[in-house]
Amino acid sequence: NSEHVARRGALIVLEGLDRCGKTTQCGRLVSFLEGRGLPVEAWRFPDRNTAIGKMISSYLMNNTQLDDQTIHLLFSANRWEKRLLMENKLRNGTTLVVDRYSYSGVSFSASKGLDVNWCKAPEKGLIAPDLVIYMDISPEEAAKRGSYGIERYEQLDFQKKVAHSYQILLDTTWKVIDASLSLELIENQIQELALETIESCPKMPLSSLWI
Ligand code: NYM
Repeated sequence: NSEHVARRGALIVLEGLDRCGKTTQCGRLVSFLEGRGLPVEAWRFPDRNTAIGKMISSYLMNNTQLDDQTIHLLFSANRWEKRLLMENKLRNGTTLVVDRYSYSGVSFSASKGLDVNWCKAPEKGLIAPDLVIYMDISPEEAAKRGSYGIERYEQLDFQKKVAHSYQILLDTTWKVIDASLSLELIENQIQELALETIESCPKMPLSSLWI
């Protein structure tokens, strides 16, 4: 009897170049949804807390070297190790706001010259998001937002390639937001998209990425 079936939560993913404002907006969205009394959690990938996440973090901080295929598969494994928990949370009604997901995985690795389909393969079977928000900013403008950190990838030339790779993945279901607007304008647009998605997604079964 459908009346007794609990509403599932929504999987909401924010994507974009480094310094596009994703992390700030994820935090604001989670606070907003909490304020409305909705069950919600902030997630991010890479999740640097696991053993695999620590290897990724060390690589990003340039403390270890790994070849491109190996780090790609570690990023993917870091999503796989959280997949079951993710499914359980969603089925129990918790909405997850996720800072980066498989699209970062493919875009960053493809920007190093790896084949896009090779990059997508290990992501197949992960849970497909109900909403992907792409925070669109030019690499030049992102670079102006204070200096990049010291982590790998945080360089203008590389970010230009990542922007191009995202364009290859972008499909009509993504919601593209102009990330050069004010924090408040962006926040309002994201809130609206998130509420619509949380309202409508329980009617849709969970589905898998790229199969
Ligand atoms: N990144 C992130 C990848 O290269 N592949 C992935 O699968 C994911 C999730 O890691 N520059 C890159 C993008 C970022 C870096 O992310 C760390 P953050 O959001 O700065 O912690």
